[in-house]
Amino acid sequence: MPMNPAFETIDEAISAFTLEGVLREKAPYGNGHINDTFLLTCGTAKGEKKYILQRMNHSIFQDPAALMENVASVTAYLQKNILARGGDPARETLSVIKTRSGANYYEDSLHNFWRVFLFIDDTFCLEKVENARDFHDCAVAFGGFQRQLADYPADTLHETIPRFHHTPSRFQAFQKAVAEDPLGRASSVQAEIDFALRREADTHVLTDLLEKGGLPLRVTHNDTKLNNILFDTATRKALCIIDLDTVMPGLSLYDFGDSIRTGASTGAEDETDLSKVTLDLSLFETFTEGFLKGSQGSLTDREIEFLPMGAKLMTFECGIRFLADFLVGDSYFKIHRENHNLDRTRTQFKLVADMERKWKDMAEIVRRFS
Ligand code: ADP
Ligand code: GN1
Ligand code: MG
Repeated sequence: MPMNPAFETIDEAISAFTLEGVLREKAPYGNGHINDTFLLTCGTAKGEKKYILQRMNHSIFQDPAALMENVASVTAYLQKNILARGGDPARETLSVIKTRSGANYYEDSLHNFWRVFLFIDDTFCLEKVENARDFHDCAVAFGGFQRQLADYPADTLHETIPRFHHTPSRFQAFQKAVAEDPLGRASSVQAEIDFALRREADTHVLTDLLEKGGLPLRVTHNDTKLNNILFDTATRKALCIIDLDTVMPGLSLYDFGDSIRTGASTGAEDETDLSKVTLDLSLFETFTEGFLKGSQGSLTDREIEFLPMGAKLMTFECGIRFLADFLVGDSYFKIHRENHNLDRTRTQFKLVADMERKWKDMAEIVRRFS
C-alpha cells in the first residue's frame, strides 16, 4: 500500500516553518472531516511549545493560496479587535505561523499544501453537548463572531468553496450522484434517496429569499459545528472559534443552523441507534437565546423568523452531502468505518424528520425572541 502522502513529506513541511525549539513529537490530532491535522511538540529552553500542523485538503479547497489569504486577513482583523477589548489574541483566535520565506503556507515537493497555527493549549472541544451552559456559550460566541466581522470588507474575501451552502446546487449534486450511481449503491438506500427527493421544494427557500433581497448577506463562518470551537479548560468558557476555511459571505441562518444540527441533536452525527437522535427543543431555545445575544440585536425580524428553516436546511443539506458522498465512494468526508457516510446521512434525516414534527414549537420559540 502506498504511504499516505500526508506522512511522506511531513518532515519537509515541518522544516519549512519558523518553529521555536527542536521538534520532539508529531502526532495525528482532532476529529475534523476535511484536513489532516497534527500536533507538533517542540522543546525550547523555556519548556514546550506546541503547534497545529495541517495538510490542507486541496482537492476540496482548490486554491490554498486564496484560502490562506482569507484566514490570515480574518485572523489579523480579529486579533486587533481582541487586543482592543483587552483580550488575549494568541488564545482567542488562530495565529498563523509563517514559513522561513515569510509565506503563510508551504507547498511541498509533492504539491501538498501545509500550514501551521499556534496550538491553543489547555482547551478542549466538544463532540456532543454535555450541558446547556456550554451550548449557550457556543451560541454567544458564534453570534459574536458574525457581529465582530460585520464591518469586515466582504468583497476582499475569496469564495473558498463556490456555492458552499447553496442548497439547490447541493441537491443537484446529490441527484447526479443518484443518477450516475458509480458503485451500484443507490438501490440499497432507496428509502434515504426518497426521503431527500420528497423535500426538493425546501431547498430553494433561503436562496430565493436571499435573491429577492429578503435576507442580508453577511460575513459568516459557514462551518459552525460544535467541534469548531475551543473551550478554555480552566474556565470552561467558549474561547476560540477555529476552522476558518469557509469564512465567506453567507447567511446568519447557515451559522445558526449548523450549530443546531450538531449541538441540539441528542445523538452524535454518526450515531447508529437512531432512537437516540432527536432535536432537543430546550437546547434549541438555549442556542437561539445565546446566538441573538451574541449578535447584539443585529439580526432582522425575517432572519429570526427563518431560524428554524436555517436549522432544518443545514441539517438536510448535510444529509444529502453525506448521502451523495456515500454513493460516489466516500471521496469527500473522511470515513473511519464501512457505511460511515450512510450512518451520518441517517442521523441527519432523522433530525430533519424530528424538526418537522416539532416545527410549531420551533417557530413559537423564535417568535418569542423577535
Ligand atoms: P477540519 O477542517 O478537518 O475540521 P480543523 O481546523 O477543525 O480541521 O481542526 C481539527 C481539530 O484540530 C479541531 O477540531 C481541534 O480539535 C483541533 N485544532 C485545530 N486547530 C487548533 C489550534 N490552533 N489549537 C488547538 N486545537 C486545534
Ligand atoms: C466538514 O471540516 P469539518 O469537519 O469541521 C464540512 C462541513 C460539514 C461537516 C459535517 C469544508 O466540517 O461543511 O458540515 O464536515 N466542511 C467542509 O460534519 O466541507
Ligand atoms: Mg473542523
